[in-house]
Formats: sequence, structure tokens, C-alpha cells
Amino acid sequence: MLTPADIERLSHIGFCPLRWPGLAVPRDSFPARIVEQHRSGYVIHDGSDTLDAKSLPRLRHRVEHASERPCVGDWCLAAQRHGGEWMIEELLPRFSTLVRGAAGETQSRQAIAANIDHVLIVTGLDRDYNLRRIERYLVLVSASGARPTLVLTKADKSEDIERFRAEVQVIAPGTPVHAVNAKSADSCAALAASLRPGETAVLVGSSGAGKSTLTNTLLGAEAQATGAIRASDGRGRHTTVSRALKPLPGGACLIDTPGLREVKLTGDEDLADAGFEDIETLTSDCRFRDCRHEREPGCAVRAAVVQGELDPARLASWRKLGNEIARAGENALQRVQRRQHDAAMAQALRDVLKKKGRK
Ligand SMILES: Nc1nc2c(ncn2[C@@H]2O[C@H](COP(=O)(O)OP(=O)(O)O)[C@@H](O)[C@H]2O)c(=O)[nH]1
Ligand SMILES: [Mg+2]
Ligand SMILES: [Zn+2]
Repeated sequence: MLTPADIERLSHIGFCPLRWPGLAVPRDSFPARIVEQHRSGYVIHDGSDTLDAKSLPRLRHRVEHASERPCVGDWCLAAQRHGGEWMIEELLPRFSTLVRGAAGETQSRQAIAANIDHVLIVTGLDRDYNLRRIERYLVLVSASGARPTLVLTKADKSEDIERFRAEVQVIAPGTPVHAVNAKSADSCAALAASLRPGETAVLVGSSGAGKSTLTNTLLGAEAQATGAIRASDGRGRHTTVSRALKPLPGGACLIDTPGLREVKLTGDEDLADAGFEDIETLTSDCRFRDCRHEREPGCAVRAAVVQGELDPARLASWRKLGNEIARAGENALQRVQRRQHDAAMAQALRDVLKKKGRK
């Protein structure tokens, strides 16, 4: 059992006992959070210290999807092995996970962060600004179990902030929007206040959008290498850290990530939950229930485009993302069926061999 002192210590890195009521911690092991992920292993945090750790092979290999492997933000039970090495032996069930389709042609899934309350979608108000990409991130976040927040950085360099704000409100109704100078603590105060003690947020967005700058400002320290620093010191140690969880002074935790070159959907997303309520609502007004919004008469979606109420680019985005979800979902299903088929074949073979052995 965890003592009140354990819980108090672990709360610094976002532990909430209500998430895992009656958690049984075996003797000699302790709860910890994965705060960094490297090629060769992990760094875990026990509330007071960080430790280098490995994970049991079972946790990496005997999983349905790669996204179930230990990742930053995961809570685990760890123990010290005879050789002195720290080992991740169990993962606690996740209450949320941000997952994307792995880059490339594979149908694999990759977890970006686990046990997060917020996903901060970071977009620079410069050439990075792209409504279609924000929509894509919102769709990805919709399946995570975490809440999205839009962070528009480089507001200090833009003269058109109100226009940008209005545009993102259209594609993300009800989603909080913060336009900030990521280098200024004052400018980020409202964003910082929205991350409550005990909560965990993860930053996502293109490389150069200002995620590490924002991390440093929220931390009040130069903890994460930013673009500017990286340029001057070449390949510093920090640049090898792909993802890192940091406790913030206000009591929340923040996970910085490298820019995702590809934001691939997994097939588990639902456009109706992803800020596309406007189009989803229109579809219910189409004359035909199976309207594809192409040439059908009485199509409310096309009518909205004609009347200038719906941006045709947004409609195209909705179609594209919808098709991608359907395709990814179909691929995932086939993968599961193939596995089930393989498992059934293996069992049949074992049965035959067993019968032969008996003869
Ligand atoms: N003026 C200004 N520059 C910013 C802002 N946010 C980031 N930058 C600059 O943009 C560059 C990339 O920032 P960085 O935090 O490394 O981006 P990351 O790849 O998302 O982590 C750096 O030179 C930052 O100083 C901002 O809000 N205003
Ligand atoms: Mg960075
Ligand atoms: Zn229609």
C-alpha cells in the first residue's frame, strides 16, 4: 500500500491515487513515472529522483500494438534487480494516450504520450500556420481521451492575431485558444494557469513552432534545448532526448516532443468528436441519408458551400480525413484478423502434432 507520504511525493509528477484505487504495490517495487524515452532505455521519476531504467521484454513485445509499449507519461511499477539495474516491471492502466499512425507505410501505431489531460497543439503565426494541419491534430486528439488546447505562438511577430483567432475558432468551436509570445512569461500566464496542479499536458506541433521555447518559459528555466541553442552548440546532449516530461512550478507536468513530420491517423478517430460538428450537423439535413455530398439533390453540405457558410477547403479536409480514418480502420481490422488466423493455424498445427505424438 502507498503511504500518504508516498502519495504526496508522487503528486509532484502528476500522480492521482483516485485513478488507480486500491493499487497494490508488491514489496521491493515502487510506482514511478516514465519521464524520458531513449533508444537504449528509459528515465523514470519516483517523485524525488530520476533513475535510468530498462523495461521487461514482455512489456515491449507481447503487445497487440506498438502503442502499448511503455512511453513517456506512463505510470509503472519498477524494482531494482540484483545487478543494481532498475527495471520497469508493470505498466499501470492508462487513462489517456495520444496515438498516431507510425510514419511510413506500416500500419503500426505509436504512442506519443500517456496519461495526459491536455494536448497543446502548437502552431506558429508565421509560415507554420495551417488550418488543415490543425484540423488533423484535432482529429488525432479526439481519440486520445485528453482535451485539446490551441496555442498560437509568435503572436509578437504577427499583426493579424484577431483574424487568426477567428479562423481557428471556426474549425475548433469551443476549444480554448491562446495566442502567445512563447518567449514571454507574462504572455503565457493565462496558458500556464489553465494547466492545473496534478494535470499533465503534452505539446505537439511542427518543428520550429516554439514547443521547447514554451516549455522553457513555463518551466522558468532553460531546461529543453530550443532551436536557437541547438544552432549554436551543435548536437548537445538535450537534442538526443526525444520526449521529456517536466514538473512545472505551478504543479502541472509538461511533455515536450520533437516535431512530428507526419501526423497519421490510426482509424480509431471520430470526426463528429473532432471539431467537425458543423459539417456533421449539416449532413443530417441532406435529403438522402446516405448522401455523399457530391451530386445528390437536396444536399445541405453543398448548399452551405454555395451560400458561403462552409469553406470548401474545410469540406475537402473533412472528406480526406474521413477517408483516411476509414482506410486505417480497415487496415487495423485486417491486421487483427490476420493475427487471429495465424493464431488459429498455429493451434491447429499444435493439435495435429500432439495427436501424432500420442500415436
Ligand atoms: N518571436 C518569437 N520567437 C519564437 C516564439 N516561439 C518560438 N520562437 C523561436 O522559434 C525558434 C524555434 O523554437 P523551438 O522552441 O526550438 O521550436 P520547437 O521545434 O517547436 O521546439 C526559436 O528560435 C525560438 O526562439 C515566439 O512566440 N515568438
Ligand atoms: Mg523542440
Ligand atoms: Zn449531402
